[in-house]
Amino acid sequence: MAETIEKKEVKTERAKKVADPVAATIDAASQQMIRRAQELGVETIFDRAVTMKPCNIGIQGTCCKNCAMGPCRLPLPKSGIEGEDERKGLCGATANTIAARNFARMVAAGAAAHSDHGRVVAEVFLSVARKETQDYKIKDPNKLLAIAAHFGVDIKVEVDDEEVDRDLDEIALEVAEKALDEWGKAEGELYYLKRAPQPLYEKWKQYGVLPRNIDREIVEIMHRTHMGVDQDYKNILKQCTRAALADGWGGSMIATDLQDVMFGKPYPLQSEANLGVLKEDHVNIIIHGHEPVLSEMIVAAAQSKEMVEYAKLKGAKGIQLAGICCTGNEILQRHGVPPAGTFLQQELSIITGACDAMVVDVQCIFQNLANVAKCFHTKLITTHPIARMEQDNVVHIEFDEHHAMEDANRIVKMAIDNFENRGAEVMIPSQKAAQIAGFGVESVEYHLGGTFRGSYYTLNDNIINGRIRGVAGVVGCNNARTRHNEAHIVLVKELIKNDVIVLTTGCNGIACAMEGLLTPGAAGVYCGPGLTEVCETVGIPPVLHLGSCVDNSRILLAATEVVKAGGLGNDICDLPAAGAAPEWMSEKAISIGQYFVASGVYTLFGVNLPVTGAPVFQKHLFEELEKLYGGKWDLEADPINMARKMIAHIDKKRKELGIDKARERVLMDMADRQRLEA
Ligand code: SF4
Ligand code: MSK
Repeated sequence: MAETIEKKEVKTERAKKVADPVAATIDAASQQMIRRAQELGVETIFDRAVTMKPCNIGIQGTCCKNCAMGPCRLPLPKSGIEGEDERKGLCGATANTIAARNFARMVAAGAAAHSDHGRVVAEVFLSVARKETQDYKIKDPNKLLAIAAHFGVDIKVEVDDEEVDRDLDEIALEVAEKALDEWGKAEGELYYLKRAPQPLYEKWKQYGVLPRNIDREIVEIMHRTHMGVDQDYKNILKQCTRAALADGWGGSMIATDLQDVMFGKPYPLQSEANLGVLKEDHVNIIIHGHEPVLSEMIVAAAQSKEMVEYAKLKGAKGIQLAGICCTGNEILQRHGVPPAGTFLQQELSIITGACDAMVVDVQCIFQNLANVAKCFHTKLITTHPIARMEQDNVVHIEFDEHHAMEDANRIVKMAIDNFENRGAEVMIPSQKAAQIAGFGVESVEYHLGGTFRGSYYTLNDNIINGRIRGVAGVVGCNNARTRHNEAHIVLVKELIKNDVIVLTTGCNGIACAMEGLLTPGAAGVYCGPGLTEVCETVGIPPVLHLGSCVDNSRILLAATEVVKAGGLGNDICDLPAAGAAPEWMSEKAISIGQYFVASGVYTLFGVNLPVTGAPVFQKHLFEELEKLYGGKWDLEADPINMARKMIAHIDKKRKELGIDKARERVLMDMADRQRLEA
């Protein structure tokens, strides 16, 4: 009997294999919370990553389940492929077709997620233009006028032979209708494609990848990848390009623009980041997801005198809002609301025991949040009709733009009422870092721009003279298969050390903020001499936070402005620039990667890419695309190697532009030089 019990305990012990907090994350606050969760017996994603290994065939991209004769699994043989690749699914689909179809479906899902976000924003904007809602307004009429031109909407009218300003409400209505039509118009191509540099637009035209409308390109991927349709990996990828461009230069860009019109353009502001932003004596409300239409209202509600008074009446000193993921980034950019953490910290923020309500909308929301919330007093509130949770401890308050403020007040009140239910288990890590966030195309222009030759001239000048070696867009998620934030931080530090200025979005932005890289002071500590000089002169951080996932469109437009300002070639692919998503996990990242590549950017992903089981398709992505668009994919799990590859690409572009000599004026130490030459 005793023996049986002993064995059972061992078994239980085995079943409870948990993560090593230090191996799981570089962030001390997160390590503390993982330990805390383990003490309390609350399971997190870090523990599940230890016990559940990824599928070895899926990771190579060569498992097909597109019909009921499968799944057909075509892993690369351990010995590699010699001679002809004879692997086939039941229907004869090759590894390349299967990997291309899987890749395409990731693009479709990613583009759909971003673009559906954009659609909601466009619908809310239409309600504003029609004056069907009082809760939203046009906060930035100048931005509306700026984007109207891109939709072909006149901003002037002729009255008595004289040109006068057109009525703003009329402009708004026409922009709203044209924007919404981008999802389903019967003819033509997306308006915003012409915002790209002319040579890039011409390439898209030449290769037949101009998106017709957003929904169509996504639907067509699903059709083409259905069993027995498109069996040519290059043709499948062509459709990926169309759908991805419809995301980057369509749905995402429209989302960003209309959000700026309704909620205001971001402008640099001060904030903080990490779990330490939560306050023990405040009502803490965490907002998580991607669509800012409700969170804008929650910010307004939480700042209202009435709600603050109510919180005080309930024994709190005030209301602390905080964000997770990209809804967090949206309210950070426009209101300075601090992020409590990145994607991998969502469970941990509840484990503080101090989260009175977590409000979620769409994307990147763990289903396990409900299980974690059950162990604490936290009210988990879903708000979106397309993103509900089945668990009975989840409250659903469906958001509607027609009574947005009412919904927001209800949510904030619910959080305040829950403050008194906090248990004894509150433990808020002390770690938080100061940050300057809120950059955008316009504010970069203001800080780094000039009017002499073009709006981004000063930036270009500093690139040409070599103080800034190049520009990197570093974006994307966390991935529980790698150490939380490590690749983000190692990569970004290596880039800025080598005078590469970094534009960031998404969870990379939050990770950099947590590390203190989003402050002007970081320049003197982490950057090479050229970038330090520029940052200190202008007073900007070496890493500029441009916002959320849809705001990657800001990076496209910033790159376009750099091209326009002159001196660095005629197209995005000419720029000394590269992109990376070192800890990606989301299908949205694949769509982003594809639109960056098709816009001419050398784009590296970390962790893995589910194409490695199909070497011919992989070669198409990693080599052949460059001949078409000037950009290409690459995979590099090691962040230092990733930085070296990006810098080598930047240097190659400098040489092609004939500005490699200028760079030599900026002195690096010998060790740096030797390492880069190696
Ligand atoms: Fe297998 Fe072909 Fe069906 Fe895919 S579509 S599961 S490869 S039979
Ligand atoms: S939130 S998509 S984990 S960046 Fe945009 Fe972060 Fe990636 Fe979600």
